Amino acid sequence: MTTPALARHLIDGELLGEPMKERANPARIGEIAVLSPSGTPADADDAISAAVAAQPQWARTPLPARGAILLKAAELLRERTPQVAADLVREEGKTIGEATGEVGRAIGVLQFFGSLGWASTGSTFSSALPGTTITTRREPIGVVGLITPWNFPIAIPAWKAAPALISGNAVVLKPAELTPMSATHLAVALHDAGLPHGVFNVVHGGGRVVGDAIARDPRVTALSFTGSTTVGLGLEKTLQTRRARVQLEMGGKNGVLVIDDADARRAAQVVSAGGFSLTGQACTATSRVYVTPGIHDEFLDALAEFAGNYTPGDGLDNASTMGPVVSDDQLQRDVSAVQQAIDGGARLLTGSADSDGLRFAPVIAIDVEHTAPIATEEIFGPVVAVIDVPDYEAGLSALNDSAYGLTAGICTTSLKYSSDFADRVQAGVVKVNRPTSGLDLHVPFGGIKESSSNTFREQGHSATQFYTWEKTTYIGTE
Ligand code: UN1
Repeated sequence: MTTPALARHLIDGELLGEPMKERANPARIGEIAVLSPSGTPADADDAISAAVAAQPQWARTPLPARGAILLKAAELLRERTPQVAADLVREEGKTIGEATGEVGRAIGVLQFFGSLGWASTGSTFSSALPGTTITTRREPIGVVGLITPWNFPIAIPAWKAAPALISGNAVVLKPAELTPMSATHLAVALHDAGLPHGVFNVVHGGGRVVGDAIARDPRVTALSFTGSTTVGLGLEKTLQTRRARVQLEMGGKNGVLVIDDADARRAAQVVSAGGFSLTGQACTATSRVYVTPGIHDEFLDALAEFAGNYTPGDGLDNASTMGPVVSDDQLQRDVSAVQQAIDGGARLLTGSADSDGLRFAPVIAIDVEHTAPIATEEIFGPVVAVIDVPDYEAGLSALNDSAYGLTAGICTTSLKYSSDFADRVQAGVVKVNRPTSGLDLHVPFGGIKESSSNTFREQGHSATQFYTWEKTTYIGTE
């Protein structure tokens, strides 16, 4: 038995709150991974007040000095990686390799946005009027709220917080209740790096209590959210009512089209990595595959073989190649989606509707109808539905016939089909011969349809647009 990690709020530079709420390790029944405080609306109010007080001075801090703090926080997280990654595994469940990769990604994000401390923040134009110069600059939007999910418990808080901070905003973060420790590590690294008190605050607790308090507060001028479509659309209403800016990254039902000219083993590797890495618990995970007849059998044989490489177990055990499902609730969703598919006439090529505790082996469902729930509804587990299609055109149109539009992929060796797919597929991110999940940290990310708010992108330089507004200045020089 390891002793539980202790998560705390960070409010105005102080670690606060009695860590009472238990989060069990999903891989070890009966072991408490973390204790965290349950925040109240009053805690959210204190954090927002601290942010409001700290933000103007932070915005006046020279940009290179702001960047240097983010770079220092990256360095501290690098030194602390073994501890941070192990705590992440204990609270979320992913494998130690995946967790170490995720901490590395948070470090990379802090480095990327830290380096923007030395980047240009605007443009200069020659005016149509004589003796006049026009400049543009981006100014911070103020105090931003961040609400983040459990599946990337340090990377997502980092990729929302870093562009907000480098742009001169103050932040109030509410991390997922299941994973309070990873966000606490991020907060402590920023604090130890010298971020002034109140510029970055974390309040743990429930979405209905702390999340709603942040969303409703008129002092919070923008809110960035990653999580379910239902919660996201509710928050959007709240924010729009008070005309605050909102950014939503929500569900996905990411499809891959595998056509005859693909390399079957390569396609199977791409689909299994997209479907089963991270226990399928990514909004970018592959969950439906459309396959044409000429490659069908060879592809499915290879896919079953690759699925066999994912052995669910304790993420801290090097023999595990897949972590457990995050919670009982999530397991119920996985199990009932698979059972419903079987009842609807699908067959399972691998896996079953059974689990060993929270260990749930990869499921490949075949003979699936294009309109079946397993092919249309987000599950968020290691479940891939295979749908047979007669040809490329039918596959593309079935893939596009979805409420979601986050990521999509094609496996092909044809330049013609890959470029046509990139043109016509309805998704914010397109992957050719690469898994639908797994994103580079320096390029824009976001979806269309019910996957995203359709406005601002996350990640890369584009991410700063959400956290700033553009000011245009005309300067008469004579
Ligand atoms: C990835 O695929 O590397 O919550 C990241 C999620 C997404 C991020 C996916 N917002 O799963």
